[in-house]
Amino acid sequence: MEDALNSKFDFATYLVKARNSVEEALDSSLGPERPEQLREAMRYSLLAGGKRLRPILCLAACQLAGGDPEKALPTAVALEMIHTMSLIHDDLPAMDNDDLRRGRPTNHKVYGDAVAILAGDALLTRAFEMVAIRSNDVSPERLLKVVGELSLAAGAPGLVGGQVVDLECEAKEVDLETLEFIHLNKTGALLNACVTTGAIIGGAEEDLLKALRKYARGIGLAFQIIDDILDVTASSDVLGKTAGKDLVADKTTYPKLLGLEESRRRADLLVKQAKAALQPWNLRSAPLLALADYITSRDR
Ligand code: GRG
Repeated sequence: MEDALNSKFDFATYLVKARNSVEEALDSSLGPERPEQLREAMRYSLLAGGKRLRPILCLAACQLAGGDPEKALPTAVALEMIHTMSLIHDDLPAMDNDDLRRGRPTNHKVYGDAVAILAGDALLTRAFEMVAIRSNDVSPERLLKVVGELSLAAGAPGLVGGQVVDLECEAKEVDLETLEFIHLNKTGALLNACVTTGAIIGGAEEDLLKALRKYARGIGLAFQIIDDILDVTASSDVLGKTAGKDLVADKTTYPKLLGLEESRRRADLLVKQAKAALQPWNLRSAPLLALADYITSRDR
């Protein structure tokens, strides 16, 4: 990933290398869990592909802070574990009730609701194990801060709170402010933790952490706007999850409130603002700038 520091940055190559290193780390992250059914259910969802955006953001932020991305790998894995847990739980009948995720039947369709809930729980707790026990050569002070960031992102002030408001708002009139609250928590909080944890491991000072929080707010909202747009414009085959669900569930989305064209304009503006926040770190920010653009250009 050294090429991230070169002036001619090749994002396609960077992405392939980063994904490969994340896939390898994910594959070796799960030990011999007992019983076998639990191990299988955890591996089934964790190793089902996915863009791996969250761990890659973490590695890129570590590098931006001047750190060695290798040292952030256990935390990068932890972030993907928390994300995967949230997808498993989100797909359950009591929540979004979906059959398809990452191009395969959802976890509960294969293993049943109880094991799916427990596989999610096991991934969530394993995430904290990755940081606290499996990180090498990172100071306890930094790891403690990482645990704090992950707790805030996964809990009531983040994923859980956002999800509760999202469920409450189904089939209701929702204004732009509430929609933003949902997405800043449900989606944005974990993306924020990706860059802050990576940067903390890399030794970032407060000014960089502040800039990264701004960056994360922009890409988090833009990510969700694009997610809403793809739900209308892309097929289930390409998305690997059921397309058109928002309309069926009568959810308020950015395209519903603003229309497709204005939604895309807003996503582009948010990405531009996110990138501007990193301008003082121009030299090392190429991967994070390219990842921000990737969020609006992606097709799944
Ligand atoms: C139990 C602590 C705890 C939390 C769970 C269920 C829940 C609370 C929150 C739901 C969070 C959620 C599913 C948000 C949606 C985020 C989102 C847009 C996911 C899709 O992310 P991608 O496109 O997916 O990066 P891939 O598959 O590429 O990783």
